[in-house]
Amino acid sequence: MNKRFQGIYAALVTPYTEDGAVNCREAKKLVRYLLAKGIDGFYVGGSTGEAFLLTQEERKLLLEAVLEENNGQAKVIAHVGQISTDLACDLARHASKAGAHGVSAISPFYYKFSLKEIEEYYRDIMDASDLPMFVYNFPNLSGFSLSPEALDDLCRMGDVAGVKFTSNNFFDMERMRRKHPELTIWNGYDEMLCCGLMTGADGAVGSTYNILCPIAKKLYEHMREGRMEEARQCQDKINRMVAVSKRYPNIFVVIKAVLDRDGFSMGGLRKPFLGLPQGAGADIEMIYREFVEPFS
Ligand code: MN9
Repeated sequence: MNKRFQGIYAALVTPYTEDGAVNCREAKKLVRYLLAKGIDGFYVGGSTGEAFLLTQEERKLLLEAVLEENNGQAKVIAHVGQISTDLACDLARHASKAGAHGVSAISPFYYKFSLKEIEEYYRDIMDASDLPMFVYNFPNLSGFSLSPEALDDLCRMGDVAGVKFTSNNFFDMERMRRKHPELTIWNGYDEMLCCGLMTGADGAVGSTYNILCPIAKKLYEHMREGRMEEARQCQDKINRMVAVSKRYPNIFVVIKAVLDRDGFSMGGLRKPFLGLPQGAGADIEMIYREFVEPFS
């Protein structure tokens, strides 16, 4: 099936200026950098983009900057998830006016919302804009696990175009795949990209593709053409990078430091996230030299 949305999408990191404001100039530079490396799309303002540490206004400005620089070249999906339905709908309306290709939303979080409340939240967002919706399933962070049955409900409620599936429950992914061949399923854990593609995912959205896009693109092509061993070699590279990043409080800080090494000025993470600890330089240098520089 030839799908409108497929391939490798970067879950963009959000750069900051020295004063801590969102740095749209640097975000545009990252868009150019990734387009030159063959990225298929951008996922803007998601978990990797520190969505919930940004204001509503900042999320809008960042999306506009990405859309402007992308200028129709790759697909742009706006993450509009929020704890409040009204705020998510406001972002969805903005994404539509600004010209994004789709919206995606994590389920509402913190309170233990009921399934009915969560489904209504998605219905309201889908009603608020004319864009296709990619349901963002990330049980580990959101506390809500999208079941195949809940996905069926959502498909009846509005224009669901797919699922961003950040879970290692490949049984559920396979059930969703089988039932909804027309949907785009994105694999969410980069370290499980081979597994996701094997299970029928159409592509991936992930944080490491900010720096490892060429390796992930190769993996994707190997898998499509049935070269399993070559695909696994690429997976090993991605996983070596992920394994190193597990020594640090989170992977975004590592990704941003590697981008800094490659000539960006990412401005660290927003508090309460901590910066890189002292002595991380050797790991950053290793990641850059082994997994970024040879593929530039
Ligand atoms: O959904 C990403 N998750 C987060 C995607 O950003 C929290 C992944 O790309 C992971 O960062 C990556 C490392 O575990 O797989």
